[in-house]
Amino acid sequence: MRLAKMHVTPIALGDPPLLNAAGLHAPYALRTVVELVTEDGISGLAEVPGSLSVDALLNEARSVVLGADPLNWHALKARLETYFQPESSAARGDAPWDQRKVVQVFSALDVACLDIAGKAFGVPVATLLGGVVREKVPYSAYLFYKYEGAGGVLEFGTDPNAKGWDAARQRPALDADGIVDQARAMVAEFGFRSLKLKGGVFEPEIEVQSLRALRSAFGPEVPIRYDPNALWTVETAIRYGKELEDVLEYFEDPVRGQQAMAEVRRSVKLPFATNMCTTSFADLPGSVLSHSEDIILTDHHYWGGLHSSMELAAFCRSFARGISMHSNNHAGISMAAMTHLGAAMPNLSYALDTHYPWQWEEIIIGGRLPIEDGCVSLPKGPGLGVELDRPALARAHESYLRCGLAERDDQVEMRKKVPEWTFKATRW
Ligand code: GKR
Ligand code: MG
Repeated sequence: MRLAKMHVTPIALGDPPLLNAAGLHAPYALRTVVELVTEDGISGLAEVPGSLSVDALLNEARSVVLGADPLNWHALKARLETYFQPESSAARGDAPWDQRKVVQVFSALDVACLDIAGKAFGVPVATLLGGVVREKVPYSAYLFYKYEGAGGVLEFGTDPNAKGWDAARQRPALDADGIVDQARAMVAEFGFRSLKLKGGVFEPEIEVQSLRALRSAFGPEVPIRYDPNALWTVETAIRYGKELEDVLEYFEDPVRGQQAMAEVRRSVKLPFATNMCTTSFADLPGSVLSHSEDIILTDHHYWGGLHSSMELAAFCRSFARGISMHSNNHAGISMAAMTHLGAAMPNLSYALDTHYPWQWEEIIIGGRLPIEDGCVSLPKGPGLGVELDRPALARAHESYLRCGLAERDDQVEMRKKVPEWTFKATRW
């Protein structure tokens, strides 16, 4: 079997004005859809975070990809490793999301090849990753402080006819009451059984109040995780971490770097999770030596694909670390890939993160993948089990061309609201 075509399509999906440590989400979240097609017409899909520079690398990779055997990922990966310079783990950068690019190229090609292999053998991708351990994969409600507005064509306006979660997705949430209201609407719609609050937006006292309000509203049976995206000093993290010992399921990236994480971890009786200090295979020896975290949040887009995420899961098992999953905004192809991974990881220890409820547009046939009782069921059918809705893809590509965004830059968006706002790697 040989790969004959590779299509790279940047798209933009409406995204509300969500706040985080790096600023504010733009009215559109960018994604790039990759489609590989074999000589005999089998198509394989993948989706990665959208960025003009990643698209350029994907287009560059075409010369290595065409003619390769999609059933031999090791061989294609070796060719890609020879072609691209390795990226240092420091290239991840300080932003909440990973800045590395080559890992995303590897991820897109790995996922699309697995989709093809699944279709060729008539089995789900999860089977190719070792077998289906669970048919229903649990996700967590991902709560954000936000300004009023829906994003997309409505920008910062709202749709007065919206009901239920659609209406809540547009409402502002700038304090504890707003966050509890958002959590109630998200849980009512999707049945999530655990909550995550994205922090690093307001002073620690204010965010701790929101966490306490969530605990009072939902009770101790609903686990809560919290992520200030490494904006805190060690002293702040120890002080507030101790206050949160009876509130959190886990504390995600309160501080920056493995040494600082390890220091806080020694003083606070909570499990610690990361998608910021241990984010590549080169970081694993440091993780073992310093014991910087208890849980590693894989993300197949940044760990180089689904095979690599399974390798990480094996590491986590060997070194008694928990494993769960990080998320950025994404559409249904990534949701399917994340769900296959979640279905195949034997040692999955926590519900996965997903931004999926924040989007409403979709590019796969049948529309949005349902989240019921907080879980996504493994899509039916071989491969990823999803197919491209080509007219919807064309519309999302038109939105991309129209919106004029080329790279995610939350500081630029934030300055439209608060002109003097500046990102700080450590703020409190
Ligand atoms: O989309 O605002 C966001 C998140 O802050 C995201 O960029 C992070 O990468 O969800 C992420 C995280 O867990 O750090
Ligand atoms: Mg995080």
